[in-house]
Amino acid sequence: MPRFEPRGCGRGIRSAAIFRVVVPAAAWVGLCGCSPGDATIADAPVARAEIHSCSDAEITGTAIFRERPSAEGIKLVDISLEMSGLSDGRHAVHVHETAACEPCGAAGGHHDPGPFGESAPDAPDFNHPFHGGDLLNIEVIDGTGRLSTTSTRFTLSPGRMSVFDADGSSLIIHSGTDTYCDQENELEPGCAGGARDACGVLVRIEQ
Ligand SMILES: [Cu+2]
Repeated sequence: MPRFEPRGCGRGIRSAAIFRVVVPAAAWVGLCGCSPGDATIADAPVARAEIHSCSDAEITGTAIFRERPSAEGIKLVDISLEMSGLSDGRHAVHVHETAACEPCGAAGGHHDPGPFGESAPDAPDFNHPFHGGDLLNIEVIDGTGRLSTTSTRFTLSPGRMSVFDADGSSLIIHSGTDTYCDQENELEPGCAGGARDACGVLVRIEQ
């Protein structure tokens, strides 16, 4: 399976939405986080995660995170994720709060520096689905999945929303689907994706 690289831009994808949705494979080549007319991204922070299985299953993947400013200077992070080996269907994808994947539980809860700011490993807190690290599901067909989305909920550059806080962050791919369950009291077990299938530590790429 071809890997996508953090450098170089083909066609741009312009979107004002907070999140973008799953894209067909044919459009994948253009998803490098560049938008015609956007401010220059030559110095934009970029991060990468090499994603590995949480078990003996042969699951691998790569994620590229690229921060760019919107036209009015708001920090957007374009996320491109490519996975192989997951079961077919939709899998929850979240940024988790610690740069550790050995074991996958070491990644902690969902990255969430916002006003609620409480996460517990393996137990989505009541701020779900509003954690900073909550992303869209990745859809896997015939063992392959690709996701392109954009978030305004966290940054790569320094600041209180940054994934590169004191202990870093990881990307977790779950066994099940995140239904974006939103219950005031206790979440239905597994509704945020359940067990962890794969994990990758986010590493800043120097350009
Ligand atoms: Cu998660």
